[in-house]
Amino acid sequence: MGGEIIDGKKVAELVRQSVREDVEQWVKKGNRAPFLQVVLVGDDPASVVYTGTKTKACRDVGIDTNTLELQDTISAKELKGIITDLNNDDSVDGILVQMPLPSHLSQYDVIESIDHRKDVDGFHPMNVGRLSIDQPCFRSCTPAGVMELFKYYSIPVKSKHAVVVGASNIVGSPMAVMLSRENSTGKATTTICHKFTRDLTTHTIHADILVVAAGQPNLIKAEMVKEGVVVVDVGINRVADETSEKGYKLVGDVDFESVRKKASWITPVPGGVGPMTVAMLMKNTLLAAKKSIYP
Ligand code: BQF
Repeated sequence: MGGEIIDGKKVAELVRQSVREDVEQWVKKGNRAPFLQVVLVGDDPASVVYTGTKTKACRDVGIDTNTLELQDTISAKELKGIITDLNNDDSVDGILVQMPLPSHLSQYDVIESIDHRKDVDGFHPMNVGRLSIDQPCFRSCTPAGVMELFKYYSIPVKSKHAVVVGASNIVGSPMAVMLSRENSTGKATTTICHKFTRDLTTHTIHADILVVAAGQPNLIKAEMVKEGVVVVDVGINRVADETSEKGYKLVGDVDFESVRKKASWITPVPGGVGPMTVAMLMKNTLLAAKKSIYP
């Protein structure tokens, strides 16, 4: 026995196929192709990889894109000036500032300077606020991708006990909001655990759905979950691996092999939630170009 694998790579390709068809239609009607402006500050190796993955995905679905590479010494004022220009540029549909930012820049201030109508990451307080009252908004790509996986695999959410481990602004917090509040896809009873949660197992053991976004390899072990749980592993951790040519491999936050034995469904790392994050970004960029959310 053992849990079935949730194939994020496959579902992401289906989402991308649907975006590809919609972009084609949109352009056929006489519109220009959607345009995503990526902004990369500094040269953090993981960020370079992520922006590369995203621009490749754009080209794959017919979205135009460009990456502005800025020095990590840029001032907050300069960066905000650049974002203001992008806000005012009608040829730019979506703006993505790759996270994390160098420590001298306030993530919050930079995000707030982005026009919420172009905020395809869904990080702007306007989008976060609207999400929390179940109003149309740009939804953070990773949790939106998780909800899409539940939908694709017909995994019921309504009335289930969902436990989210990790309370970041980008994943854990919007994930808990979607699971608990969204009308058609959510309505789970939701517990959110974080650094200060006293006894994690007390909570995880009751989960019908367990979403883990803590950034800690092997945080979740088999004895912490109940039989039949649906496990979604959002963790992306680089650990040393001499057998790989890069010298590292990606692992999640869940002890996959042992937890799988008790799970009904489980996402792998890589090939689980990660590809969905990128696919949902494509979806959001199309929505931005069509002005579907903020007409
Ligand atoms: C896969 C991210 C932490 C901090 C900043 C596919 C991605 C990852 C994995 C990807 C992530 C994680 C992104 C896989 C974007 C997800 O096959 O498993 C795609 O590109 N991600 C990011 O932009 O910033 C991060 C994680």
